[in-house]
Amino acid sequence: MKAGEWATVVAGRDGREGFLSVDGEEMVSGKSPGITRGLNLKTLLYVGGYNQQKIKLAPTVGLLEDSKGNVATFDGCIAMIEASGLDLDLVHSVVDSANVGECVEDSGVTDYHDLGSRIGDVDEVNGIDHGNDIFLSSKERNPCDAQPCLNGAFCLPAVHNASDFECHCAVGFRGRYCESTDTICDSHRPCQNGGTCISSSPSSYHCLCSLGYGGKNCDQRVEFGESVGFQGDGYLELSTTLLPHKSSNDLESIIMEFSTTSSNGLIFWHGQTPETDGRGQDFLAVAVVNGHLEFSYELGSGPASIRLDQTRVDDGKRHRVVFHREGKDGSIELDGADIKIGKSPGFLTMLNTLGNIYLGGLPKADYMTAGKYREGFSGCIHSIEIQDSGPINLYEKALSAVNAHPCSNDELDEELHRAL
Ligand SMILES: [Ca+2]
Repeated sequence: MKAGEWATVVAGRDGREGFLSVDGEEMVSGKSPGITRGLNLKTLLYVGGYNQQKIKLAPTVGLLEDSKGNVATFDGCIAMIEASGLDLDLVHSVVDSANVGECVEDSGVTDYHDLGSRIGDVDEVNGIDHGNDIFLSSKERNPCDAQPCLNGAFCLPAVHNASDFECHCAVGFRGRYCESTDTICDSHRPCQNGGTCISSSPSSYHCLCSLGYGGKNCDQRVEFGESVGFQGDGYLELSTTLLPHKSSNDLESIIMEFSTTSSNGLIFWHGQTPETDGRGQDFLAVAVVNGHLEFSYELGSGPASIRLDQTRVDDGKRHRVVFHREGKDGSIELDGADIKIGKSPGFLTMLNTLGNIYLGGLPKADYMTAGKYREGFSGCIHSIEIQDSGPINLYEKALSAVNAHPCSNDELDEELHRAL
């Protein structure tokens, strides 16, 4: 940036991702670490500086105190500030200020009139100069003079408010400042019938198809019944009423037949709602972990993890499994032969679940399982019975589904072949 010249700064944030652009130059972007996406702010919005008596900056902000304990803040003129499309009124919105004056552009010399009496009390409590100098432009400016539009966009004053601007984006860009790149999902909207489009590069995309639709673009009708197939990117949601966990001494049972060639994948999950962080929450899960079947549950005082370590189930063959749980005690029985029992630790015996039952995966697997099961199931659930439901018609009972399809012909052929 050049001293003494106007500069336009555009900065934005969306979740963990942020960008910054100066004078319409190519923006730089960055991302905060970790998984937190929300920004929780508890102070007023300060411009030019801040009340150093009331607020201490975190050391990570990078502004260091001098030997007197003061932090150097902005020295210059601010003509216009807009936040999320709203013009901030720098004169009438002020609730607190210190050492603020007017600046007038005049033959390169900045003329400075004290505005303190107009916009609130100058901080005279201890007469310290904080260096918080905000200068307000006294001239009407064309909103496009500030060159707010990025990536080759064309700027025009807004139709209904001449002090606002509108960016007309070049092809391939969008956003108020044309700061975002169009993905193929934006430009082509390829996923039909209510499908959700996910794109991680400008040219490739992946559709999450709703119940009843499949194919690359969710353009094919699909229907299934007591069996359902997944390819690691889907799930099917069933009502929690199938397994209400009403009492700690009810015997619960799940009978399932499945086949897979993947060594990891979540088959069954009953826990909390998708909006709830799964950390420390109750759940009941069935998954293939490193080729072995695992029955796991958490009642609040530590997880039970019952795994059949002797037999691999990722062999593509059809397996029949029976799961039982009564309070802390659980068991797996595989193909009428292998049986393993287990127990959860601690003294809690009630399974508390506010969410629905999910087969094949979860809407937010990492978040809902606190990182325990990240991969969805690839393969076929040939049938499932929960308590005394009998084989459930999964298509009719589904509350929702994503990328759930009939078990593929290959899998059915394989079964037929084995049967012969
Ligand atoms: Ca519990």
